[in-house]
Amino acid sequence: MAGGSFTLPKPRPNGPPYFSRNQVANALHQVAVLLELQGANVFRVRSYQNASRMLGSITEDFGELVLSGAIFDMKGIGKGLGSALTQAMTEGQWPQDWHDLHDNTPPGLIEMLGIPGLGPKRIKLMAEELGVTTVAELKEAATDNRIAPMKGFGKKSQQRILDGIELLSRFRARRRLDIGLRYGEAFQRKIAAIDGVHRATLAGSARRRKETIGDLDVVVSVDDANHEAVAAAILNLNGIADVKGAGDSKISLILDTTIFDESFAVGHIDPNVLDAIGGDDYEQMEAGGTIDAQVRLVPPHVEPFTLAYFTGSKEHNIVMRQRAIDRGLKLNEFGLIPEAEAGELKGMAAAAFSLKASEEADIYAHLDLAYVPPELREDTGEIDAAAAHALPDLIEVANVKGSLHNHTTLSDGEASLEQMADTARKMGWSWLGIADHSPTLKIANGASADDLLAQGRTIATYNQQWADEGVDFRLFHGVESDILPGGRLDHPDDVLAELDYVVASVHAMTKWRGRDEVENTEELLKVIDHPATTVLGHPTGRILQGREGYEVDLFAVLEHMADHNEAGRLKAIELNASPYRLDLDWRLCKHAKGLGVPVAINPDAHSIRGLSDIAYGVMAARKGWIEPADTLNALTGHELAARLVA
Ligand code: DGT
Ligand code: CA
Ligand code: CA
Ligand code: ZN
Repeated sequence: MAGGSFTLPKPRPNGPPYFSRNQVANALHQVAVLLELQGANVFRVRSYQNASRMLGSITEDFGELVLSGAIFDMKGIGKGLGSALTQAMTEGQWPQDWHDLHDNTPPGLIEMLGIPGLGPKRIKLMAEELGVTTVAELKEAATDNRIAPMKGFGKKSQQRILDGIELLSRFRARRRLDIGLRYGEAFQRKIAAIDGVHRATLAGSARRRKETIGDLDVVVSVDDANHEAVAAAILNLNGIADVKGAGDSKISLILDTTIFDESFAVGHIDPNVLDAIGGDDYEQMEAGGTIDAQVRLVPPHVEPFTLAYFTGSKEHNIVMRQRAIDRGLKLNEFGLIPEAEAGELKGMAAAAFSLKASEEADIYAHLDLAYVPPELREDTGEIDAAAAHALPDLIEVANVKGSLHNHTTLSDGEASLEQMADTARKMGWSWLGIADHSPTLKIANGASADDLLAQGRTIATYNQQWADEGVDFRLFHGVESDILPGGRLDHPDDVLAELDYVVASVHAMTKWRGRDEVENTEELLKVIDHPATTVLGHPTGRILQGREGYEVDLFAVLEHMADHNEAGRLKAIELNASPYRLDLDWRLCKHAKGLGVPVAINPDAHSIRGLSDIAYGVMAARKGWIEPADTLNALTGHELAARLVA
């Protein structure tokens, strides 16, 4: 289906043609849905639906089809619709009755369309029979059990509607980092390409690499002479569903998936994860998603201050501002201004007296601080560390030489052992760990002991070959063992003894989430004590925007792991790099680091592409103050082999 929020697409500035094929397909889809909501004749509804679907699948240049008049010869495009589309494409205006349809439909009903699995027919029925016109009223009707008795609905549909409302509200509030960055980077690139823009930078929580993003903040540096033209060009970019406000220096927008030059797809998702974030409805919800964005336009000499301010966090800014006050300076989004000189002046006028900064680093230097990387700006000790010039030397993707938790076709991976190894080598890694699922996890095609051991022999053969050829690459052979009742591992000890390492993970989430912290923690401590256990996989089982993890005292777990490490037994905590997880949470990384518990940044890849999730793991690790030496990933194959034997 065509992506986008439920408003008629805005024309492109440089038409004709004023709309893309996708935008037209989207507009037709909206008309069909609105007609159905209003109870229009089914044939009329269907003609718009068919036209929308047809446009979505043509391969010809749609602009050409319309401008040449060939559109009138297409099946399913009548005279009326053909003229309407021609007019839209050549003049940039949708037919007035399409606008009227939007205006005459209660916004609450349109909002209900965002509830997964709920179509216009059922919305119309519920509006008529229950009198509901808003999502809140619909929720109340479901909670009061007024939907289930309706013909064709029942208890199950009622529950699904309630779940869908819950999902929708979660989605509206915040988006995962990977999704936020996808919108944010696409938007930033489009703005940076506008004539007259010196620099456009994604600020806010996206720049700080928070695991979820509320809204996007972009800071744009532009000379006063170009200010108006650039602001106008931003408002005309593709992908803007709506403009919430456009002031002198601040523009507030809603972006939708038409911002992506290619059609929006989420790609493969582990079924277990998919289930937690909305199942089959998830992709549709993402494709119809939106995100708010705020753009600030400032002249170049002010930009570093604006960027620092809107990068935040608010807590970091407050400490910075206090530090400035202690030095007789006033820090805000316009400058770093000596109190005595600016007097009563405010904003840009006061900024004329500001100390100079051409980069953010200059602002920190004025305050006797080392430059603080954006990920660390959360007021968790970074200012003291910057004052003492003792900030961590954060890990980078380039430091990563390998990762331990990855799957192949032996369990539920999409790629073979050979394909995974090949991709890891192409990424510049010098080692890769293979840890397929264990037998108990039947839904993930957990491998039997025999198959696992056979995989080990294949790996040994490859390793020998590479060694003989002088290739600096090797595979490590492990397993992702389910944690069984009583904190046991899923293979007998003699099988485990054949492996290089074990990633122990909880998958029986329903059971673990149904228990209290004490019991869960005890089982984890037991499984950590097993001599074969090397890594604790996705330590809480949380799925971002999906489900909470099970209750567990991770401080106790980390302290227990620290004892083992002190005694020379390697016990590492996983930072699962999947953007759906980012588990261990970055807030606890610093604690692991302090205790000397190594962090294993693991993409948990189920495909070749999955390996590149390492980038999100590195973002979260950086946010958690992690340096290369705090991880297993920065070790050479040789060093890791030595650690795994000890
Ligand atoms: P989000 O959007 O909820 O994921 O988180 P942020 O951090 O992007 O927050 P947002 O968009 O409300 O504001 C962007 C930055 O602007 C924020 O990180 C710090 C700065 N800022 C906003 N409001 C205030 C404020 O009241 N005081 C201070 N000191 N800074 C603020
Ligand atoms: Ca924000
Ligand atoms: Ca904001
Ligand atoms: Zn896994």
